[in-house]
Amino acid sequence: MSTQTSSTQKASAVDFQDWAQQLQARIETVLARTLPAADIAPQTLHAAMRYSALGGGKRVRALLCYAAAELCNTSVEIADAAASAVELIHAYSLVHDDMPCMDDDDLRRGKPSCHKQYDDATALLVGDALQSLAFEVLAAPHLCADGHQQVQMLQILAKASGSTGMAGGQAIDLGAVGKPLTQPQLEGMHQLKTGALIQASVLLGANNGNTAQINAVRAYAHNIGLAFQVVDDILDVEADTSTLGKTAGKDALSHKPTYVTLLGLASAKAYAAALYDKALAPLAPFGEEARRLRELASFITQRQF
Ligand code: GRG
Repeated sequence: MSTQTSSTQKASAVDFQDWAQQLQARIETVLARTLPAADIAPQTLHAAMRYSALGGGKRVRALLCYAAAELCNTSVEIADAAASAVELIHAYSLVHDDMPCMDDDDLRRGKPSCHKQYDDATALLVGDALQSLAFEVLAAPHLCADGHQQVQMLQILAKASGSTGMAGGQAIDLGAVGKPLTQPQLEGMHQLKTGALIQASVLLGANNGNTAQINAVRAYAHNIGLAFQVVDDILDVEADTSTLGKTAGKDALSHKPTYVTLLGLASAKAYAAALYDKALAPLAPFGEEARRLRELASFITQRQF
């Protein structure tokens, strides 16, 4: 992303924490502007959409999108649209995932999950509407000068969210409860359930990239997406509910196969570290312009929540 804008600063002058905080505030503003106001009918649905998409979350997917945009000098307009689209899809997935028919969780981002705060029917509609809004944002007229490029962005997001992406991964996950999975099976499931949207976040941000940059970020995203999930499994065992803002220990309670149950805690940690190294390797040809992607890889693998 071109960083010479009023709201962002030259990469080298800002440390990672400040950079992340600036962009977390930025995506919050963009989403607040994008989501329908709570006083527009149907008010309850709009209020519940805002409740679910605003004011929480690490915004990892948006940050990955902005970091890839920085590497590829993607325009700030495209980066904002892509970052908000992936966060809207992510918010929809969390709302649906928390419902009684799926993971049945009462707590999300430190507050009652959408169906607890509202009701099941509202939560279902919130997820549906957030998903549609994500595509509406990416389909904005004249977002890209090249219409073909914009259609490609829509396709990237559609594939990442659909039955051969996140929704498919969720279906495999639900079917795997109580069953032992091999590591390749577990990996395949997570590549779809969590990895596909993480990869889409990076690829959408890399919209303006050349072939070398796009190939590099694709390989980066593959490994960092898996690392994200391995760390998630570790945190489910090691962190507490108030730190996570969601119910800790849920995987074991639900008899879900995880990297910790498959490999053990120590080997799962070693695996996350190995995936961090693998994520960084394809960025080696790049300099300062890939700094934020490197820092995000570190953030994702070191995170405590
Ligand atoms: C319902 C179609 C459908 C899909 C749900 C992604 C997903 C599939 C469910 C989320 C359940 C879950 C806890 C998965 C583990 C990894 C994950 C996506 C964690 C939550 O993402 P974070 O940590 O959340 O980025 P924040 O709140 O920080 O945005």
